[in-house]
Amino acid sequence: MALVLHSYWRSSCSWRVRLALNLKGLSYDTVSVHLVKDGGEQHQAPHRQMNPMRELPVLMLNDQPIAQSMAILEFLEESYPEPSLLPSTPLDRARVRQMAELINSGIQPIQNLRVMQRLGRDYDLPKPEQAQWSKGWIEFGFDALHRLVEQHGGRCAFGDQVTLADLCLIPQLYNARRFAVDLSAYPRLTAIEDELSRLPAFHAAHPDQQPDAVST
Ligand SMILES: N[C@@H](CCC(=O)N[C@@H](CS)C(=O)NCC(=O)O)C(=O)O
Repeated sequence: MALVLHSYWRSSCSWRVRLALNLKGLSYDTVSVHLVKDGGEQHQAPHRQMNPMRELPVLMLNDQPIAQSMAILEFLEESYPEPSLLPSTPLDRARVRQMAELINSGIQPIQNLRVMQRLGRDYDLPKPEQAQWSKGWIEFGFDALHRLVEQHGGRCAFGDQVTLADLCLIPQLYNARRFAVDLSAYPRLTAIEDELSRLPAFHAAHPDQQPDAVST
């Protein structure tokens, strides 16, 4: 099956999918969709045809688009079960999904680009306050996640196995730095990042390694 990932180097949700593809040893091509240039290529007709939500990532399977990173991750897990990114028991799988969803639905959507843009455009919120907004929601979510990782984590967010929870956590830590979150408050989360960033699959998925990366 030919896999093509429509992605942007700094898109945290695309990063989750890059990680899964790399960990499962799947080769894929990348199409860059610039989220900012010309008002954002995600709003243009070709992209909207693939994903009416005007978001990244989109994974093309031959000519079939799949959007929503969690749906893509579950598809990859079911289609390519090894190495598994979920633990073996239903309770443990629920715990991993709880952590992943805490980020996927509890943090990322509130600090997404279009939310920030709308706060500025429709509510006149200046850029520093927009950043404060995002920082506050990341901290709110990370406070909860850190407690869960203290209870259930090991070298990874859940035990010692790399799971969907780590695939959501690592990109969210990058976003946290962009919004000046004080990560010293979350030592268990940064310890996981230190551990996992040594793995080649994680190195290759980092924004700086992407073909459309821009040096900042
Ligand atoms: N729930 C979606 C969220 C996707 C999403 O928000 N993607 C961001 C990049 S990480 C995006 O494309 N934003 C475009 C915009 O805000 O205009 C998913 O998990 O795929």
